[in-house]
Amino acid sequence: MSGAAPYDVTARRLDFPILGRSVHGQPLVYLDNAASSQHPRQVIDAVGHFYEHSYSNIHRGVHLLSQEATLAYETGRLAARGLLNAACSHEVVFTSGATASINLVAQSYARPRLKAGDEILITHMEHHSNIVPWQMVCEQTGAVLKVVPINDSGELEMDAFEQLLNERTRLVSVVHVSNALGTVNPVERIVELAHEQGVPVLLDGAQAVPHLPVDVQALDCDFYVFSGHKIYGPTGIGVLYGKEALLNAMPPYQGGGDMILSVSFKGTTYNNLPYKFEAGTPNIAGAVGLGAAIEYVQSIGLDAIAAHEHELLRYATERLKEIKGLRIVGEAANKAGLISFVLDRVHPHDIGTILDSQGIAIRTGHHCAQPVMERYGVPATARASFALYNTRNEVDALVEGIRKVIGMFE
Ligand code: C6P
Repeated sequence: MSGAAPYDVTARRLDFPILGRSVHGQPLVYLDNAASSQHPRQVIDAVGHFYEHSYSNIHRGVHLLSQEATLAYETGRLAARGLLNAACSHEVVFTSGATASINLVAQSYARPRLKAGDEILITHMEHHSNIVPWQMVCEQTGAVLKVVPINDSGELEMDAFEQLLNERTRLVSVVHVSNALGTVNPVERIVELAHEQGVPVLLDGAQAVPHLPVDVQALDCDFYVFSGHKIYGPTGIGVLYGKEALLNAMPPYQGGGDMILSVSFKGTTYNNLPYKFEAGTPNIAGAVGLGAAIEYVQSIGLDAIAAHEHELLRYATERLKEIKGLRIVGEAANKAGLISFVLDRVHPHDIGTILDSQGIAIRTGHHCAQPVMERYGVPATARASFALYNTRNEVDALVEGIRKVIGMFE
């Protein structure tokens, strides 16, 4: 006999204390993982232990607690390096999340390089975090934002991508996995095409790293961003990965403590990577929690998690399609574990509220992706998004719940 042990979702669920609670008298069915996933005991304990035993400020003190805290913080960075397979840990910058990481690149990489008429290329399926920072930098520099269209299934139109990529393009910034459609984009091909034109690529991996293995060296992307709270870690911590040469060539984004080597009124010299981009006291416990979350995910294996979630996606898609009047928004051939849908005659907010009364948490709204809503002609969608602890029974509960919603509007 060979092969990995079967995936034990029951054991995994026991790692997450919150899954044992009830909501409105019903067992919690948590299907809002794309917004924020829950925390395993391993993460809660790691953060608690840090506060109880080693908490102090980092990189500053000669005392033992400061040294322990520094080690714990830097251990989180090593974990993030391992998760992404970055070439070295100083290519991993801690930020407050994916949004902050993209803003950092927009202001520190793009802004000094852009001039009027230059182009930034994004896609129609970006989260607002990968739209607005580029609109801001375009306003500041006179550069122009170009947008790759998407087809009816929710896939990028790659012919249009190739046409829009031209000698004026200065940066391509694309979501790895769409939070509104679930589409897994062909990022290897995107990087290859952009690099043929000498254009660097940023990948927004907020919805990718919790669900599939990511290797930034194999992808050869120039920047990669993600948030801790979608990969079972704390809020307020995230990562900007950047190739060393690019990060070294970028000026600091913010000034303050820790990002300097020396300061005088004659002039200041900046610290080395990654500290040059980590001004001020960072989210130390957040980095500790993120490190523990990454260790937890890796102990299960991202391939195993991806396979489990993919099976849930397949099953949920099949079951939801049985429901008359339900339309799935986003049916790309390559999808991660989330399903956006709308119901005839029922507003998504009503779907969300009625499901909540049954203990089922989904997200409704535009998912900070208003251009996607506009593209498919809907004001909002209901979205169920899966994590490593979700089960087929929970999918059944969702289907039952939706049938009840429909029944109330008949
Ligand atoms: N999407 C969702 O429910 P922050 O807020 O910085 O942690 O992540 C921003 C972000 C960036 N890119 C993608 C693809 C995302 O999905 C998100 C966050 C959440 O879909 C909250 S709107």
